[in-house]
Amino acid sequence: MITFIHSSDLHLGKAFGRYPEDVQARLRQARADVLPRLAALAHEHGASHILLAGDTFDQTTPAPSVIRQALNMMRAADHVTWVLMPGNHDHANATELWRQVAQDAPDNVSVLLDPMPFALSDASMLLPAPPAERHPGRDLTDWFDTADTSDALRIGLAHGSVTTFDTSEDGASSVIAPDRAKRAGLSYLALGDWHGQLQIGPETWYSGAPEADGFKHAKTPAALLVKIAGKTAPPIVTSLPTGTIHWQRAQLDMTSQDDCVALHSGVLPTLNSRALTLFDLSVTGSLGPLVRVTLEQAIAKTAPDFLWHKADLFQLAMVHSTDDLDTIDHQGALRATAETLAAEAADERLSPEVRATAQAALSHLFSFALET
Ligand SMILES: [Mn+2]
Repeated sequence: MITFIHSSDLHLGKAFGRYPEDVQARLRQARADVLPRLAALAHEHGASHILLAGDTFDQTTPAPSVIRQALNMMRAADHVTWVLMPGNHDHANATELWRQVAQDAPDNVSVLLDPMPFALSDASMLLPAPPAERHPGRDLTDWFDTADTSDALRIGLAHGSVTTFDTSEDGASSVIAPDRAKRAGLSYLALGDWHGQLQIGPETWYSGAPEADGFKHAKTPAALLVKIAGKTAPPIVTSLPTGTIHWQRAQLDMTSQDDCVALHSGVLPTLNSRALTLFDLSVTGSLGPLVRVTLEQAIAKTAPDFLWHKADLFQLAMVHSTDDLDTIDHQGALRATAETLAAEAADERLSPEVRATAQAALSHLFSFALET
């Protein structure tokens, strides 16, 4: 009866301000590229509509190029109808944003700024619940229960968190009734706000964001293909992977007995995927200084493979012996310095910062000693 793609939280134009500029640009590009990818999936699977359940834009005032280029990409995908509803980042009272969208939108884009039934097809009606502010604080899907749609199949579209558990992406209070689909006789309820894909009930889903925007959600980002055969048929929902950028956290817990280079290799993603991976490594445990330097060198060697790379060795303690210090020198000024640093690094009366600084300086000494 109807086949559509459900996505949300594209956050077009998101700044990613805590990353270097080249990484920011790549992450923004990946989000923009989601639109043609969704269009291709719609074409491949015979979907007539793409429903975007809010937060298409990251801000209430995106750059004009962000809006225009998104609409141009939707225009190019004219085999499908795009249905845009505001979210909390791009709520319906962002008048300048939605004025510009209305002015430039092609015929195959429908923008739903009001809670009114919208005909998707002859036999299916969409009930939207567009937020008019960042945190509406009430359940905007209430009106679905009594909406008059004659004998059409009913599909809901909403943005926000459900009350069964805390699914709010940015800490807002939870408001959407988890059993709204049942109460309002919906064949499907398409939700946005939560950036991971999540099923809430037999016919209620969060699609999640089609590209990840952080390390929080571990699953591969995906859109949902929804097929509904008739008013009484359950929806057939298929997850279609859409993410291209990988956000990967890894943790290594080391002891001096471990082959630290092999353990490090073991947590690395495949070489081919690293250019599209943000890799956040943290190392804990304790190592002798020579092994530590070997590990640091192995880490430094792989770092340039990645789109973005961070290695946190702050929690990695140093264990050392006199033999280790012999690598630096058997006597003289360097040896004396090394002994002082080793003592400071191990001195629990000192602050963690002072100990870490001593440890880092000692690592440098070992690095120089191993190089010469
Ligand atoms: Mn969002």
